[in-house]
Amino acid sequence: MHTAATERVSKDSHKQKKWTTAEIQALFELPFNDLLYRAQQVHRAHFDANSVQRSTLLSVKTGGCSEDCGYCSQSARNQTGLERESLLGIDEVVAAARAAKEKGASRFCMGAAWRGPKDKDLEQVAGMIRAVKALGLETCVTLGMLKEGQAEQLKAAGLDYYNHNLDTAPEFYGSIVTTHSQADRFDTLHKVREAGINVCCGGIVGMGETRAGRAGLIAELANMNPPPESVPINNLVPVPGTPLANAESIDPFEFVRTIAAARITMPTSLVRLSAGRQEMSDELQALCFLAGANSIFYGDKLLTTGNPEAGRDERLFERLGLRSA
Ligand code: SAM
Ligand code: DTB
Ligand code: SF4
Repeated sequence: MHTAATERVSKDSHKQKKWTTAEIQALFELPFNDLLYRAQQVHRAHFDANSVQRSTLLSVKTGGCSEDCGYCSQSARNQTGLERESLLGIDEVVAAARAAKEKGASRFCMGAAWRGPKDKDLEQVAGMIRAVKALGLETCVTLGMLKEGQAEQLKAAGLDYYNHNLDTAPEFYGSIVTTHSQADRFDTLHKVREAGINVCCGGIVGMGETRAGRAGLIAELANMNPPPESVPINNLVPVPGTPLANAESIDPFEFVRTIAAARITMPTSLVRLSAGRQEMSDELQALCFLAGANSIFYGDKLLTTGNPEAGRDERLFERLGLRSA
């Protein structure tokens, strides 16, 4: 029988759960084994637990960025000694994408160190997207903040994902970046969603935030409606010359807990074990996969810093019986 009450319950059950920071902090505070057990249960209910998706990154425009993000090697304000490079030509991009596909990546992500793209830049990036897509790869770009109409142009070029991270808890954002606000980031994310492009959005841990800060970041991501399809969780790579060069590194188990919290609160998203993997042991990475990470950046380089060589990842997949998704 269908009463008004059952009707209400069934409608509510389709509603997305809203997570409070306190609820997510309570997840972080579970005994480690209990947390991992819960994360595995959620993971197995939605994914093949032994499949890991691989994305390859390419920096298509490097350094000289006007923004002052405290972690970033590419900010013009940080004296990191990074060599600037203007926008790459399409042939170079296609060659890198082809090589990534041959090595087993399913998605190719192109990053540019811009506050946001100029219209002329966007046309060139649109050409890159078309060419990479034609190789049979999923496409992703991360170009900074978008203006009205730019997301639609990217969609028309065949873009599958746009990466734009919230990076840290709202109350901590202004201590890391001052040249734009987290509200600006939300504005771009909204434009991406409206244009019908999948959202890739995550953050960085290990920047001196508290556990409540990590829980707050995960809450913001999980409460996006819908949540991002891909959620990169980066462990800060401390870059000499940046304000965060000497940040104290996070306890590795706390990093695993962050992955587990992302998995539990965003059950159908790909959770990507992102920057910082080069410094991680195989055992720590295995714990991240157990906690529900099911995607990695694959290839010798992230944007400007190192990543495990493909051969090391191949061996790790083999040792753990992981398949490429
Ligand atoms: N300029 C664009 C933007 O800020 O969105 C795209 C490129 S930016 C380098 C992409 C993301 O890389 C940042 O949002 C941040 O999450 C991550 N990132 C940058 N430097 C990092 C570092 N040293 N350690 C970990 N993650 C980092
Ligand atoms: C994301 O969340 N991590 C990637 C990608 N999105 C663009 C970038 C990591 C950058 C790490 C530092 C560097 O190589 O410059
Ligand atoms: Fe520029 Fe992006 Fe680096 Fe910030 S994170 S300095 S916006 S490239």
